Amino acid sequence: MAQARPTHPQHSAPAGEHRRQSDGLPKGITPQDLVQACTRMVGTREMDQRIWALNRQGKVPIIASCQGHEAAQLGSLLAAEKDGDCFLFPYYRDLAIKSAGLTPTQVMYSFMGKEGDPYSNGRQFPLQGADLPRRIIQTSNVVGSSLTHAVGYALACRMLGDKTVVLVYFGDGASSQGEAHEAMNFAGVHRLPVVFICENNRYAISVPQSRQMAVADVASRAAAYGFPGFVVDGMELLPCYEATREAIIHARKSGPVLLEMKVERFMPHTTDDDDRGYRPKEEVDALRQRDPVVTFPAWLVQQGIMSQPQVDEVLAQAQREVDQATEAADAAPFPSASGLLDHLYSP
Ligand SMILES: Cc1ncc(C[n+]2csc(CCOP(=O)(O)OP(=O)(O)O)c2C)c(N)n1
Repeated sequence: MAQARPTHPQHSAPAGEHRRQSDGLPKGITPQDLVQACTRMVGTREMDQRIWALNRQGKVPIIASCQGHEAAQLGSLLAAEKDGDCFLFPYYRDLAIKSAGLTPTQVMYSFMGKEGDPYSNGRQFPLQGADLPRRIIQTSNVVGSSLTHAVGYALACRMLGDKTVVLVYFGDGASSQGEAHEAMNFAGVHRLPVVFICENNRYAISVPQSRQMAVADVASRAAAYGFPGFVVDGMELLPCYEATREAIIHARKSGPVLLEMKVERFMPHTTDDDDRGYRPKEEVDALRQRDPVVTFPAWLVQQGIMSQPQVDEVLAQAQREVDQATEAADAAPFPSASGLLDHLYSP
């Protein structure tokens, strides 16, 4: 798979070439960071699979699975955390980002709509809303709308004179919405500190990329707004980390960057979708050959950063935690009806 590459000749990489996972540790990254990323990755997958199963038992209303997107989400999150001055606008598929820093039980409360859901206390789509202590702002599942929100937020930060860089995440389908173009155009004109991160899984529900845009790379659109765009292998964590780190530095100094992380969606669009009608099972089976939840731990073992028994224990621990979280959330009460009108406003 290609390294991060600029999609327009006039745009060079913001700070040099991005490396492949096989090139070793990038600057600023410790083995502990990677062990934590592996733990999060394995934990997210266990949680995602369990939530899907709970939906089939009627206990969870919906999930937009992040299976296949984990390396892109956690690589970019690592860059944001290392920077320390980023605010995030994730989208509905960003379970790995939105659950990082929460306990598995809190995540389960949210998916089961139970008292204690840290986002909306059971009122909204699971994990939907703002979580300011973790610098997460997400206001809507209306596809494309978070880009304008994020750009407005970046403008406010610029006016206040702070160091914030805004990372906004969205899918390939969202990139074809008018609102996405307006947001990127405005950000380009005002050189706002925004990193646009497109997790391109090649489908908008059942619509393949070829039916929703006439370009091969979403990142190539950045040229039209006057800022750099890069394609990144979203199935590997370190290229996603490095591309995001460099994009953050560039955004703070010179304005927006568009990163297109090429990922694969292993599951149907959501638990409400059946993908057998529009893509053959063999396609999905082939995609799983590059499963980051397999390749990343294997690479850590190969590099001597973790041993195989340590990786096995990470998985066993994740399974125990998800079991406990499921039991705790299953036993927890639903939010009290007396709080139904809390946080609602009338004119
Ligand atoms: C404005 C708007 N139109 C349509 C929808 C219904 N919808 C929900 S997700 C989705 C597909 C989005 O695909 P993409 O942006 O590629 O992200 P992915 O789900 O593949 O990660 C659509 C059309 C919506 N939520 N908002």
